[in-house]
Amino acid sequence: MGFCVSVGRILRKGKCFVLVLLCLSVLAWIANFSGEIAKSIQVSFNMTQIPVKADTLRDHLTKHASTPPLKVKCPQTSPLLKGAVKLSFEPSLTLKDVENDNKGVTEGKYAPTDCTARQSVAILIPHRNREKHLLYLLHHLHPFLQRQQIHYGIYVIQQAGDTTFNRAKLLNVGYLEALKEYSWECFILHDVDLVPENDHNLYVCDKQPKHLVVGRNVTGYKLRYKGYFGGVTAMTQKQFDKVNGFSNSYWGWGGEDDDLRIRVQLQKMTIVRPPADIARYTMVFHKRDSGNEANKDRMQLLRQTQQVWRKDGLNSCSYKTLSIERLPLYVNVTVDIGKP
Ligand code: UDH
Ligand code: MN
Repeated sequence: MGFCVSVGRILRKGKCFVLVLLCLSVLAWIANFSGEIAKSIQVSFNMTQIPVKADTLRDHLTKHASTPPLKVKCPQTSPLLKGAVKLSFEPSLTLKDVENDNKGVTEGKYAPTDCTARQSVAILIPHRNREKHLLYLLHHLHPFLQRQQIHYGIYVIQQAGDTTFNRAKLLNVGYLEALKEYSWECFILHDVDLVPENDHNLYVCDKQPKHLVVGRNVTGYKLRYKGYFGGVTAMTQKQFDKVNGFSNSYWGWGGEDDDLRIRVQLQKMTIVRPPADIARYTMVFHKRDSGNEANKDRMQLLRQTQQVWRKDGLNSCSYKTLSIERLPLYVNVTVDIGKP
């Protein structure tokens, strides 16, 4: 009743029109607001309508995520392994051929695209004047490592000059230089002329230092001698560091691999090997190189390992890096390591 009276008064006072307009705007605002609420309910409902099957959900997230999806860890056994492979040593093979076959490799490095590799591995190859052997090795090793789904980098450590060759010191240099590029957890110390024959010979590190060359074609696929630790060896960064790397004192052929075995044994580590039917290599035929004559002092040096290993190794490896070339298939480190 009071309201009617008030309205009547306002009407009488001529303010009716303004009031009606005010009421209409309030009503319109309420209608609009409820519409918005309805719409937002609709949106949140729609958002829950993404596919729920695991695969489709992952596809959906992959398509719509602004950051790349997290990769899954590569399986324990790569599905790409072929087992024993037929090796080829075509005289007409060129570096360009090998580059064309390995377009996924950049500056000697590769990582699997659809999973995260279990280990990051640096392959260190001591080298001088064995270009053809290097070519054959790269030709086989790149696809071999890719089938193993490894994140890897290949480093060739080239001894400059023509003074006596020192395989062990070159490998120490390779280790130190590779670590400047990336924190590799595993190192494969690899002769240039040995080509792995079986994909199951995995280029990863174990809890103990691993020797990968049980058999070579040239020695009837038999271990050269009990305790042989040369040719191709896998050691973690920690294992190699613990033994202070190789001795730098072995100039010429022989002894440096036995010295490394003694260092490993002094640290109470044991050497492990893959089964003989898997750890097989073809050695590209070669004669003894000039500048790498048998080291006559090697037996004498081997008797001193226990006394000197702490001060002869990675911590005393002095050298001059002459160049680092980041080539498509490998990093080429050319180094002056001095002379005996
Ligand atoms: N290496 C070079 N250039 C050299 C010498 C050695 O690159 O001038 C490297 C290369 O990685 C090689 C490794 O050092 O694979 C070991 O040297 P090696 O292959 O000469 O050693 P291996 O034990 O042969 O295979 C020893 C001499 C063979 C004599 C054969 C006589 N029957
Ligand atoms: Mn050889």
